[in-house]
Amino acid sequence: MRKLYVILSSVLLILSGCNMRVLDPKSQTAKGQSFLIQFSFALMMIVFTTVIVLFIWFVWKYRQTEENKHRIPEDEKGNRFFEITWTVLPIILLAVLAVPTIKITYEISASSSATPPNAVHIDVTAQQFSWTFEYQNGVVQTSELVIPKDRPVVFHLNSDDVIHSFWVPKLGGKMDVIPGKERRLIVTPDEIGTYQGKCAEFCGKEHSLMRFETIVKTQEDYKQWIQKMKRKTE
Ligand SMILES: [Cu+2]
Repeated sequence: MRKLYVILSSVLLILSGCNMRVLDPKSQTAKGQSFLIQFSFALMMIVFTTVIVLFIWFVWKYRQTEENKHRIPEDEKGNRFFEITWTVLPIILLAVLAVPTIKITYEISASSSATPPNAVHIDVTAQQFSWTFEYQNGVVQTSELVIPKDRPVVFHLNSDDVIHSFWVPKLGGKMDVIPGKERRLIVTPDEIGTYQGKCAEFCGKEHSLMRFETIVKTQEDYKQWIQKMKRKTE
């Protein structure tokens, strides 16, 4: 038992160095996803608290005492009010949860018709065991992704081999990258900085090496960077 405790606490210590937090959003997409996590957690807590309070209350109320020790309660044949309540309440809760979930999910997986006109498009190709990022002007980068702040970025996700998953926790994702089928993820970063990204779907023995850095620059810096990279390739 002590051994287990030591192992678990050292794992926690190591993980605290992790910089891949979902609840520290730096883009519109990640904010939406983070909201969904917190919103569904809050709903769950309402249900959990209600159940626990009722449970404790009933255990207390119907405990055995000297007076009721030999009394057998009357058999209940049903209660329309309670039956309707516990059928309708979950339906309402699920409906409340469904509205923002569907809205946000559709917003971040941009279909071709709903792509914003000023968006930056980047072709992302996953392969065992690296990432390739191709920009509209032909610039190709591996292991480093550079994107502008306050502009929608549409990632066109493709895989060369097996299923991978594109994930930059602070910016959004994770979205499965499937061979033979392009998927899209739209992200609008709203803070400059460097964010870690990784493959989030086990894809082979070097899966853990499928990491990349995402650098969010100001629009001006991004423009200069993409022009500089273009000149390098010519
Ligand atoms: Cu992978």
